[in-house]
Amino acid sequence: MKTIFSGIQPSGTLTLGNYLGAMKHFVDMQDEYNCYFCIVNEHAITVPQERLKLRENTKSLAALYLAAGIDPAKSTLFIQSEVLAHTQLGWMLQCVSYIGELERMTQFKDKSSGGKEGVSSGLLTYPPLMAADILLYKTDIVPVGEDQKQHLELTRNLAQRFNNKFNDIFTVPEVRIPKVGARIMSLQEPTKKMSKSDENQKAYISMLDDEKKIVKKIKSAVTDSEGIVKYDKENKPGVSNLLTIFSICSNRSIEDIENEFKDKGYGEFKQAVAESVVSVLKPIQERYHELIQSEELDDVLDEGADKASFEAQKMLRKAKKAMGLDRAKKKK
Ligand code: ATP
Ligand code: LTN
Repeated sequence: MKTIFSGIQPSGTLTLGNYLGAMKHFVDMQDEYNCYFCIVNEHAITVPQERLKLRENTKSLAALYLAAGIDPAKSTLFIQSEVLAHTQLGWMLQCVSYIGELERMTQFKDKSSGGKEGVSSGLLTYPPLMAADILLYKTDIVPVGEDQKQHLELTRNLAQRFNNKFNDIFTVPEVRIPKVGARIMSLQEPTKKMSKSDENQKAYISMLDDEKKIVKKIKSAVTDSEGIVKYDKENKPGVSNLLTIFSICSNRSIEDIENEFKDKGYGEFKQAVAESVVSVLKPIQERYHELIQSEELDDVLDEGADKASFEAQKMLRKAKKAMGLDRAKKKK
């Protein structure tokens, strides 16, 4: 059975983009693969986080994974900081990474664009930690949204570099990006990706937004003045984004939807998009509210951390040996 690994940062409540681009696919993959799903809180602290808020977001993300359909009987769900091998291998891979290649990462460039003085160096050294997450579990496939493609390419390079330089121990993982929904766009600036850290709350739908909010946000989504429901990413990014969302949430093809709304206006179209989003998010939210109060969550996370630690430790030992970080013991 092939192994899958993916991570999500507890840096705020997940958006519809995170769900459609990543989490939804995790759920679909559970039966076919050996899956690890990680709450990457050590990645989240590369930008300032408030202690209590981070704790809350971490638990909330765990509940969302389960509410969305991650089954702990099939998948290992755990918190990154509870498996110490991640930062240990992360450091070793940092020493194999070059400053030049890390500085070329778009996420680093975007998040550090305000100047280098007040920016955490963790933002620069984020990718080797991500590579460690993935390489510890002999991961074959990493399902992520499109924005992570570059990080995955670097992970593959680091794995190959390590294998060539030290010992051939790492599986070189492949990236898996969904054909539709890999880049859900902002509702306010449809040429930018939908992001949970956007200052404008109208730009994203949170997975925990209630029906009223969802309808309101979609109704005020930026479109164009043409009034035609047609997929054209270049010239009609707003409408195309809504079509993508509608298509995934209703399991219908884009052509089918275009046909239905051929002679109808954006108002009616947006109402239908909103209804499809509500129909997907509502059951997840109901389960979420049950879970967030329960002890079940802690049990799942404890068990996940144990299982992940056991596996990760084996790979860490090999990597330390390959680099000479182990100790040659005298035979007695
Ligand atoms: P932020 O938006 O706060 O910078 P993020 O959402 O990019 O953070 P994560 O929460 O770690 O970062 O992302 C989790 C997963 O969701 C990743 O696989 C990422 O590729 C995917 N993802 C994020 N945004 C989108 C989007 N707008 N459309 C599709 N997939 C997305
Ligand atoms: N870099 C990712 C989060 C992340 C991840 C991972 C994704 C950290 N470790 C391992 C897949 C596999 C992000 O910013 N979305």
